Amino acid sequence: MAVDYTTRDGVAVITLNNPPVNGLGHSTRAGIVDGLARAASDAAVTAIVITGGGKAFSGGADITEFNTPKATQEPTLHTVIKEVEKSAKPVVAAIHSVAMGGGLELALGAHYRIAAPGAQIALPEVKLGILPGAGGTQRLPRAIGLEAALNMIVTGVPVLSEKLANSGLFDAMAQGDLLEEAIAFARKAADKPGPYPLVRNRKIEHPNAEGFLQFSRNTVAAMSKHYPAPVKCVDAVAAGVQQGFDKGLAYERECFLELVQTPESHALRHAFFGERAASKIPDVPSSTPTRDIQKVAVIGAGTMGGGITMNFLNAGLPVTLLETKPEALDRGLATIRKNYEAQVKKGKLSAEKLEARMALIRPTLTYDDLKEADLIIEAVFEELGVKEQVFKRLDEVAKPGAILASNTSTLDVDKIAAFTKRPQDVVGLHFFSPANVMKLLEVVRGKETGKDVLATVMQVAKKIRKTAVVSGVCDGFIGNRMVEQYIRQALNMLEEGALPAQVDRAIEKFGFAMGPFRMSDLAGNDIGWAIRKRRYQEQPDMKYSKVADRLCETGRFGQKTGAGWYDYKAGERSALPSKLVDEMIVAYSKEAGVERRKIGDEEIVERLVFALVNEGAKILEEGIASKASDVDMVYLTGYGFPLWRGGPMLYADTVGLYNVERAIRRYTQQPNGDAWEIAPSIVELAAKGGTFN
Ligand code: 3H9
Repeated sequence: MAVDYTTRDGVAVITLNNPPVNGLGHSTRAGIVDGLARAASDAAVTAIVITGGGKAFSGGADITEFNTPKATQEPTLHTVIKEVEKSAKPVVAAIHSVAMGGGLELALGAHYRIAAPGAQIALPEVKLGILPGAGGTQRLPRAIGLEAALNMIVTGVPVLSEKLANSGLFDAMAQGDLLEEAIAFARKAADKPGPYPLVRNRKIEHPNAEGFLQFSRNTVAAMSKHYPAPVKCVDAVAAGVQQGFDKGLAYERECFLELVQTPESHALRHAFFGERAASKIPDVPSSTPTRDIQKVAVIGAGTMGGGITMNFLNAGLPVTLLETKPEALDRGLATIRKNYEAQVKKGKLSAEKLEARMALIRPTLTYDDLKEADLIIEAVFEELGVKEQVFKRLDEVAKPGAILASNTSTLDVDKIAAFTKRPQDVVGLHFFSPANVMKLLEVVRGKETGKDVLATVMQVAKKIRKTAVVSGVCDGFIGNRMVEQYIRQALNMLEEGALPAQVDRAIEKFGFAMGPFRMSDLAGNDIGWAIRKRRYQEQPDMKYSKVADRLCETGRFGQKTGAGWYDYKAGERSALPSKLVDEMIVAYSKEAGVERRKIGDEEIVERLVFALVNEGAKILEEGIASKASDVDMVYLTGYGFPLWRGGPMLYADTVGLYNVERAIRRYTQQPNGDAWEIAPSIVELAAKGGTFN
């Protein structure tokens, strides 16, 4: 049963019991209605308390039911709330920990609400591409006022219950035991005759509601151009203000049904579940024991090591920071301090917190100081010989059971593990730059990495608020292996007729934060050049356009040299199309014997995105990633793929794999067609109408 029913001192207590977050799925909804009916028919019951068992009052509607028949099967949440409102006996919602979405809407239907301090109160539907669909847009403005409510609805951000104590949402704040106090409140309420107060009957007071709504609509529209939900939130609230509760409610329902079908909502829900699914590793059950991580050490105080260190300081974990030279250590510490100072200036961090975080660093020049650490992350120069020295030394000094992690982005984690006598303790932790900002963490599982090590680092990742995705060992892991095919296509298109600004513009219009050429100028064109040089040696069969090598031969490494694919004015970061580079590209095509043609934006987008999809498919076939949503999470959190499209694999599913296959086959016929080798799984899935997700 998803709901428990008991009686105490003449009060019926309906306890939602649908772990983990009391999602209001069909059986929970039915259980509440049953409970109300039981309470109504029991003459000994004078009042009703609805509360949540476990770690939440309720996390809202059960998202897994969306777009399934269960979502609309009676009793719907609307029906449940109506039944609550109609109850002849007073209903009190007793809220602890979490009241979100439909959970808050249910509470808003009750006659009274009592909350424990520290509860997160939110209407977060907008983050899932929908709007509150069970009266939230109508009742919350009536409970806490138009401006505060609209702000909560449009941002979805949780507010702590104590901050809402005097808002009109709660009738009381619990001082001690929530349930006891709710029962006492309910008994007292029943002393008075009904009907009991309903939020729907309250008025929305605002000196200039029309003006405020118009202003909000314009602001919200400008800030959310790829997402239809936020504007609909404003419209639904406005409908209630202008046309009254019932019409507002009907309009909200209409918008909800429309939004839940949109690709944007589908993509956002995919990302919500994808993030949680990424932390689950098929052969590492949640019962796997973990190691205790209290002390961390980072080797290397450069940009990467410093950024990695900050993550742990932010989470309150002490970090021993090792460098080889005092100057390098001082420089690293100064950079960390400077980064925190910037946050203080912006008002995001207090000066005391800055000092507290800096005080957690223990700088050192000696490996012996690492012997206490539970987790040691190496962020030294990306060369196997250098890693060998570090890991051999770590093997000597680290305590037994310490986790030894490498931040390598390209090297073989199995080879690194083999430098130690404890390969089971070695794992890759590939942070992305800037490491204190970027959400993505690729966890690279070596062939001997212990399951407890994996379970532990996934837990640590959560603590430092990263989205951790497990990758097997291969060149480039998930993200960089895919991006290489994307870059190859971008270069081939230059050779065939496009120019950098056109390619960037097309893919940025698709929604990428930055096109491949602006990105390359930012990261440094010499990095790609070094990778290509390695490829020419290791995989001479992999054909690469030499157009980027030509650019690098002229020393145009990007922003850091003041010139790359684009020109840059001194001290500025805006990318200005370069006549010189464009001429160089045209000359290169001629030399390569390629007749340049006009390449349309659609082709640019397809070739770039389907190159990601094709490589992503191979990564799944090889088991480097265990599920398609993992690949999507890598691209959403680490590579600027547009969130509203849900990642490359979901995008491919949306376009249809039949169409993806046809496009790839078409591109295979082109002059640079040998860059494509279609992934067998695309062909298989296309044939049976399947999808990756
Ligand atoms: C809505 O209410 C629509 C209505 O307006 C209208 C209806 C007509 N459904 O995040 P966690 C799962 S829309 C199903 O790791 P935490 C989650 O997938 C809803 N499942 O825990 C995970 O599963 P697993 C509006 C849900 O303690 C497990 O619970 N509500 C739901 O860090 C634990 O989740 C929201 O958008 C759900 N609603 O955080 C709230 N919520 O163990 C979304 C969670 O299999 N949820 N799960 O991986 C949250 O923000 C957080 O989960 C919460 C708990 C703060 C509740």
